[in-house]
Amino acid sequence: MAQALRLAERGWLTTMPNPRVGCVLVRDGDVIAQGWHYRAGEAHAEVHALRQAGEQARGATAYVTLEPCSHTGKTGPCCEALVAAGVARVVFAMEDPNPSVAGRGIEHLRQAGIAVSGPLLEDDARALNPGFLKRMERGLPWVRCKLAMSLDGRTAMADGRSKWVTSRKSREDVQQLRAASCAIISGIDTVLLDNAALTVRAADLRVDNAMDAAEKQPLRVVLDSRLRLTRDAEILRQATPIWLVHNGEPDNAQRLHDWPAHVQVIALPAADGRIDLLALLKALAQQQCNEVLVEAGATLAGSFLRRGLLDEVIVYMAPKLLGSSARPLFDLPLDTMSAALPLKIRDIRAVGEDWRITAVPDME
Ligand code: AOF
Ligand code: ZN
Repeated sequence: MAQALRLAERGWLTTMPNPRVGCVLVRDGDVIAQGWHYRAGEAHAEVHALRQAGEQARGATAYVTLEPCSHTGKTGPCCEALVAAGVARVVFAMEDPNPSVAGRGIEHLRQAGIAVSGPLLEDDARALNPGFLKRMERGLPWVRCKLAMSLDGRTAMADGRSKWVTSRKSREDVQQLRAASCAIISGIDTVLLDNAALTVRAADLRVDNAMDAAEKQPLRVVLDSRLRLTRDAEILRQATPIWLVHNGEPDNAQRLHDWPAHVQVIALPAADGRIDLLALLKALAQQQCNEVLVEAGATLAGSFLRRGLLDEVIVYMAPKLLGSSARPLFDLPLDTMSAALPLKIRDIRAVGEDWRITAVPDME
């Protein structure tokens, strides 16, 4: 199963909106075939492995990181393929929360006389697909917020400029996060000030399949309540999809039209003129967004944090001091120590001269 989990990782940047899934076929203690899901619309992990095994699959044990599917989606049901191939036993890492599967795959296999066991290494299997699972279970995407700060915890100078706090290596590292995301959310101030494109550049991806990974560019979401985006902004240059999200106020009426074809202007509910971030995330989940990346300044990042909408905070820390008039990491006015927001650090590592810290909200 550990090997199947590692195979699933090969689809890290390409399977969305589908989950990352791996499969290993074993007979008489030997691995006879392995497969992983690569891209939505293409064969599932089990089918790749079965094709590789051919006749040898008869009597084999299949280790799969997700319950084999029972439905016909873009491809046929894997549990039927396993039965047809004569597999004797199936071990799954976790059940598939997709309502079209949800236990029916396991049921189908058992009824066909196959010995089924699991879950096995479930935590590791869940870690493969935080976005797919959260979308299936709660109708929301998994939200990562990426921030860059100095050693004194500052993200931008007082005028809002933040180019560049961290090194080139860290910015390349962010490319891996973007490529794993279905959408990137930013605020209009960041988009205008940094003139960022928010795209994935194949040349910066540290994977063998960089071209495939960059082919499906994440949706770029610009939160722009009052539609202040200018037509010469860098973000408009690449013709991949953009959601320009505003608050639907009548004042915006004359700025709703004449955008390039790749820009979709969307009105979302707002309170005090500010876009409802939960409504935005629900809309993204409806578009099958699994993992989204927030790349924003302290104000928007602070709003996500205060509303409890962040699942993961990724901070790149640069060995510099920006001084006391520079802006803090989050706009998060707190008065007392007891109001402090507890986090758990999940990972910390060097990226060039910078440090990358991955933290999650501490729910306990
Ligand atoms: C995958 N890869 O290896 C497995 C999946 O539209 P389809 O036919 O590709 O079906 C997608 C669903 O199939 C997916 O949401 C998940 O519930 C189930 N299992 N999916 O993409 C795989 N085994
Ligand atoms: Zn399947």
